[in-house]
Amino acid sequence: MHADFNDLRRAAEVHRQVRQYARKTIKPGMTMTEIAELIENGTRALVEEDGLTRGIGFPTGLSLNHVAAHYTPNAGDKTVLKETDVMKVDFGVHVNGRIIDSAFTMHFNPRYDNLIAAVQDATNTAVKHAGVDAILGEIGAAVQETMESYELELDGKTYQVKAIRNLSGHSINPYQIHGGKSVPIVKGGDQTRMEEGETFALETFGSTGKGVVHNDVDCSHYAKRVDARHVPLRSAKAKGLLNTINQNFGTLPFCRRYLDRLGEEKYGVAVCLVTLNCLIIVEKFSRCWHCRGLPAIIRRPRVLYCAV
Ligand SMILES: [Co+2]
Repeated sequence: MHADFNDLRRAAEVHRQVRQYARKTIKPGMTMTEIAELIENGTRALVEEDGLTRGIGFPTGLSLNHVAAHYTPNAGDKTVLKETDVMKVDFGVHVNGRIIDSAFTMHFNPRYDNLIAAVQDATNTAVKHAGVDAILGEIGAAVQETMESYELELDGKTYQVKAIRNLSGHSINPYQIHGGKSVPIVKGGDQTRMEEGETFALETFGSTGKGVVHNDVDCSHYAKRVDARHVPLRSAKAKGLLNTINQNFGTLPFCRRYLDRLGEEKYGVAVCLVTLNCLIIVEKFSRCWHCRGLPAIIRRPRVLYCAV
């Protein structure tokens, strides 16, 4: 238990320093790839990356505007950050598999200030209500009430800020980013409790749209399933890729860029990932998007450790 605390503390300190550097350094005009690499190289250096012992916790999410979560650039992505964008920067650090999952939102236009305030207040509310024995459904209800007490005026139109009902926080297990429990951000009556020794990412998402997201066909995040069975693979390429995944990520999430760095052959990889996904060895995390054209979505998770 004490070792866990020290691992989480070390990962959290790296996260804090990288976050501070990112906030100072990221500017409109940079590409998504430059931003992701700035964060990932900073993390690798500060945590003293070492195989599966210490490193990146999951691919850097750089979700823009109506995209809520799970977007990271693949090779060749030319997207450039604009002055008018709202960008959710979501990155992870792990030490001995203990993952810090935390995010912040960047915006350069004060017209979104109230949306940020709503989500910060909602996240603080979640932190206040969380702890050993806290009922997950009650946290969700409190988050929703706080979030939806805010309004945002854009171009003469007033929007009530809505909590996105199909996104949530989650428990975290060693080397497993989604540990099995969800922390809702709307009311709904889930009576499950937080328990001693568990770790949670409290994530809240506020939106000016309808408060629901859809999965995209686009996908850049993958992870080997914790419950993957041993399946004999006929394709030598798929076998090779699975070896690379086992050695470098275990069950930690990864993205295509991380495979590119390791020198995995570009075109074979896409097909192999489909194969591994079909065999229920690797799972995909699709990009979650919101009603196109509508203004921003913000997230601001924090990690909470249910202390004894
Ligand atoms: Co998370």
